[in-house]
Formats: sequence, structure tokens, C-alpha cells
Amino acid sequence: MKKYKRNLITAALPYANGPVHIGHLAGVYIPADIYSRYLRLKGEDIIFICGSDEHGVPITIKARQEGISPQQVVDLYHQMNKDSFERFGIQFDIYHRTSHPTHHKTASEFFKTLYDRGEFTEKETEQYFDPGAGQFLADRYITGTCPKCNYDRAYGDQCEQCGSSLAAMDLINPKSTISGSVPVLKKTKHWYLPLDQYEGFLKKWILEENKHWKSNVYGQCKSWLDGGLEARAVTRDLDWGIPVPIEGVKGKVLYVWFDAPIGYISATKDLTKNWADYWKSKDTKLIHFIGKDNIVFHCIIFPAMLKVEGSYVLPENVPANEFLNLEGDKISTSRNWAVWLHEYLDEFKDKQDVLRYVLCANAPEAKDNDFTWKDFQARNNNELVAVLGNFVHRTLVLTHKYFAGKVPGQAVPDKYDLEVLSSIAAYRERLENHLDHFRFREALKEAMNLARLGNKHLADSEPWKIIKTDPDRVKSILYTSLQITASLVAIIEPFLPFSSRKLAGFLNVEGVAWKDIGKKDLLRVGHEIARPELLFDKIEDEAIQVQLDKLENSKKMNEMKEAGFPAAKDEISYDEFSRMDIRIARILSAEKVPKTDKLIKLDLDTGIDKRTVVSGIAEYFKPEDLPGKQVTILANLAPRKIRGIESHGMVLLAKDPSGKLIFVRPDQETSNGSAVL
Ligand code: B3M
Ligand code: ZN
Repeated sequence: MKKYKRNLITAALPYANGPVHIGHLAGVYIPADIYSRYLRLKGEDIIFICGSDEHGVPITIKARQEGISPQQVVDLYHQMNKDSFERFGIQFDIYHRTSHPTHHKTASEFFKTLYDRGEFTEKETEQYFDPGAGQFLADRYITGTCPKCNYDRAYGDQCEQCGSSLAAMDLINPKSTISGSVPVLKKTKHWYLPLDQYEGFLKKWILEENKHWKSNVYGQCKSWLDGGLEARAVTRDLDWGIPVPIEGVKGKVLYVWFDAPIGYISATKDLTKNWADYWKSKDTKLIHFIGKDNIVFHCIIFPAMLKVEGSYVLPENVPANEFLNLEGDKISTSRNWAVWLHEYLDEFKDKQDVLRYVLCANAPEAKDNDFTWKDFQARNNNELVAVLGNFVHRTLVLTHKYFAGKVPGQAVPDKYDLEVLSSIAAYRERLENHLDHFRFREALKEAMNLARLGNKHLADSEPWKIIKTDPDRVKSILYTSLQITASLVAIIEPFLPFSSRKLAGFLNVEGVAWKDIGKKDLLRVGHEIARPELLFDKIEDEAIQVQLDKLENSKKMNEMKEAGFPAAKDEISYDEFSRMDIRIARILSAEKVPKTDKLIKLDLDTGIDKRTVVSGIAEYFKPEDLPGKQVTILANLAPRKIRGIESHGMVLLAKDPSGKLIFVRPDQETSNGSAVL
């Protein structure tokens, strides 16, 4: 294996359009953090880069849904994700953001360099344009009928019913999601990266020189390359992003997948003035941690960009993971089928390592995998508590009980103890072999095996039975257990950093270096340890039930939505509710509003006044049936002019998914003006 001077580790920049969930963690951030911590512990030169991806359509869609600006969206989620990662112990050297001026400058210059050298091709194409909104439509902003399965709510890039990836032009009856109007085709000019021209280079570099990549990554690259590459547009008609830095070009931005990976470079620039040592030297080992949906961008498109630019290093490896499912179902933000990191951190205080452990033990390294709360509980109770926690606790308690908390000497070293002691270094070697090859599940298993060995050694030797008859033997046993415990401080650090800290505290040491794992007298004879506490505690059924109930609730909400009932609205305060003046009124007279299908004009006696309200009920009621009926109204709604008639308030109706309307009425006669509370 080639020796490198430096390590440059990147983790995919999450879109700042929502919180991070366990799928992101298991796919990207946990493996990346384990790997980075491991290198740091070995004393290597390493920087670990991440940040928010703040451009592109995902951000503008979220802004539109929430009725806030894209800037507000990214400000909110950038801070939230940055905080969550920190609380979770993901130790980035910098958490940057692509809205940062350094990034705008870096990405613009990158584009400009390629543009000035004539590396892009220019093409005019026809694209969907929303005449009502006066803007071009990104594929996600167009819905219509899927040509493959006839689903009528397919998007311009994908049908969520049959999973086909689509082009906006394929949709039958396309509609703009912005204005609802039918989009028209309009000419527009864009710049393309001619990937087809780099096919030769990419084939050689990936298929021949990068055979060591994980088979899921290599396989995906191969199928892209075998299918033939096409030129890719690197600009978009959008008003959110980095403006295309070409004189005279307006209303166009860099394609988010052009600028986002350059974000790794921008972040490094703001981290260290020696950024070029990392990015522009053959001695750098560049590793991208990503999820499988990002493979083509990190293995084909970004390397092609770097290669064409010419002065940057290419990734040595791109250890992408597959997807994590949740309780047998695909994780989905829109269906709220996820475990959100910020919620986990609030609900399971001080249990960061439990989630880190479970997500690593279960990581979708080679194929998609499933997270279940029962497995989470079982792994905590049967592995962290029963194996690791139990071993550490027994060792520390017995040391206090028999030797006043001081590391005993090996008066008469026993053969078994010596064997155990000399085997510790081999654990380190096996761990290194796994970690160097991104096999984090295996590495974690190996780490736990050392605790298992410690447990077995204690159980076999039974010091509690021979303390009276053979105290010297007990000294040697506990000396051995304590050395294992000290090695565990380093061995578990990449995976369980919080517990490693705690354990170091119990042992009264600063920390343990990776190279010292298995070292003789790692804990010196006579060294005094602290009073032990529990490293992990049991998770009870109740805590798991709370989580299962939450998911059950999401499921119910999704079924309601599917059936056409509206989604639940955000909570409001009692104060907000009490500002609504809801009361009972009687219909005095009713007549259809001329030249409309739906509207009826109602004259009402509200108890406090007589007033007119226009209501859209004509499809379900005849005007002549209405006078005399009592109804419920929202009386203090600001007046509105509807078809020339001023409407003062609103009659409350219940609408079922078919659209049918009925009145919300008191179930007995009551005085007009009665308040609804
Ligand atoms: N934001 C996509 C994602 O979150 C994208 C990654 C960018 S990495 C440069 O999956
Ligand atoms: Zn379909």
C-alpha cells in the first residue's frame, strides 16, 4: 500500500433543507467519523471536512412549502445540523456552508477557469417554462401522469409510484407545481461538461486503477461507464445559487452538483492556509464518504472536473454505503418515516454512543439494511451493557474491593494471564486491517471481542473464589483485566468516543494512544483508579414503546393523507385559539350568487348583528332549504369581497375526502350569538 503524508477526509454535505436522520448517519457520518478518529488516534496528519449544501432546488422547494425565503431555510437547518453533529460527537475540523463568500468565490473561479479554456460546450435546448410564474421549471416543479404506470402525481424527474426515473418531457398532462398552470416550452442556453470526452480517462482510472474500491461502488461506476457518458449541463435557470460568472448572463446559476463538491475545497481554505498542501499534492490521500445516491457525482463527475482543471488530487477511495431502512420501510422525510438526530439527542440524553454503536454494527456497508427499535434495545442491553459495561464494571469493582483501587503487581504471573496479555496487540492489528479497508462492522465486532475476552478470562479464573486462598493469583488476574480495560480506552474511541472518555476517567488516565494498545504496563502497578460508575445502562421497554408509538402515529397520518384528509397542522397556543370569535348564527335568507356554480349569499342573524356571508356550498345545498337553520360562524375573520359582495366572516363546514360539505351545527337549538369555546 502506498504511504501518504496527509489524509483529507470528506463527508457528503447534507442539504440544509431538513434535519439529519439515522440514514444519513449510518451511511456517511458515522463511518467517516470512525475513520477520522482512528487516523487521529494513530497520530496521522488528517483533516475532516463537511458543511451544508445550501443551493439547488431542494432548498427552494422547502422554502416554498414553508412560506419562507431560501435564506431562512438554510440558516435554520445549517445551525440545527451543525449543532446536532457536534452533540453527537461527529468531530469535523470544519462545518462550512456553501453560501459562504469563500465558497462562492472558489466555485465561480473554478467554473471560470474551465470556461475560459473552452472546456464547456454551449447548447440551446427547449425547457418547460411557467408563463404564470415567469420562470423556468426545474424537473421537481413539474407534475403529471407517469407514462409508465399512469400514476397522476409523478414528478418531472421521477415517478414515486413505480420508481422510474423520468424526463420532464415524458410526463403526460404536465402541470407547474408553482402556479398550477400548463408549462410551455421555451428556448434556453446552458453550458455542458462533455463527459463523453473523458470516458477514456475515466475508464482507465476507475476500472483499471481503482479495482480496490468497494464492489458496490465499483459496480455502479462500471454500469455508468458501460452505458456511455453524455455531456451534463452545469448551469441551471434558477434564482437561488451561485450566479453563472459569464459577462451578460443573467438569471442562471451553477448547477448545485457543480458547486457542492467544490465546497470541500472552500471549507479547507477556511480551515487552513495550507489548504493547497491537502488538495494539490500527490502525497494526499483523499477519501470521500457518501451514500450510494451520490456515487456518480463523486466517482465520475467531480473527478472529471478536477482532472480537467488539472491541479487537484483525485480521490484514493470513495467508500459509499447503501441505504438504511427503518422498521422495514424506506426512510422518507415527506412521510416522516425517520429517526431524527436532534430528536434522538433530546430524548436519549447521554446515549449518543448507543446510537453510534447500533448504526455501526448494522451499517449498510454492502447492502441495504434495516434499523429496528427492538434491535437497538437488544444491542444496548445484550452487548453494550452485558459485555463491555459488565467487563469494565467487574474489573473496577474488584480492584477497589481487593486492592483499594490500586493496580496490583503480577507477583506470580500465570500462564493464562500472560497469554491473554500478549494477545491484545493482535486485536489492534486486526482492527487496523478492517479499518484501513472501511470494514467498520467487522472492526467494531473485533473491538467487542476484546471485551468478550476480558469477560471470559474473569469468568474462567473466578478471582472471587480464590481471593482468600490464593491472593497472589488474584493480583495477576486483575492486573490482566486492568490492562485490557486500558487498551479498550483506545480501541473503542473511534466508535464510542463518549464512553472512551468516561472509561479514561474511571481509570484516571488522560487517554490512550493507538500505538499503546497491548503495551506492557499500560497501567502501571500502584496506579490509583477512580470510583467506578456504570458505563451503560439498560434501556427499558417503555422507552422503546414511545418510539414505536411515534412511528405508528406517522403511519396513521400518512394513511389519512393518502385517503385525502388534510395533514395535521402545527400546534397553536391557547392564546391564538382564543383570538377566534366563533359563535352560533341563524340563516335568515339565502340566494345563489348569479353566474357562479358554487356560491350562495347568506344573510345571518349572529346575535350581535345582521350580516352577509358568501359561502361555497351551492353544489350541496339548495338556497330554499336554508332559511331558519342555525350554523356556526367564525365572526371576526377580516371581510373579503367575493364576486362583488362583501363577505363578513365564514360559515364553518366539514369536508370529507370526496369534497362533500355539511354544516357544523349545534346539536340543539340555542340562542343566536352563543359563543363556541
Ligand atoms: N447535498 C446530496 C445529499 O445530501 C448532496 C450531497 C452533496 S456532497 C458534495 O444526499
Ligand atoms: Zn410510474
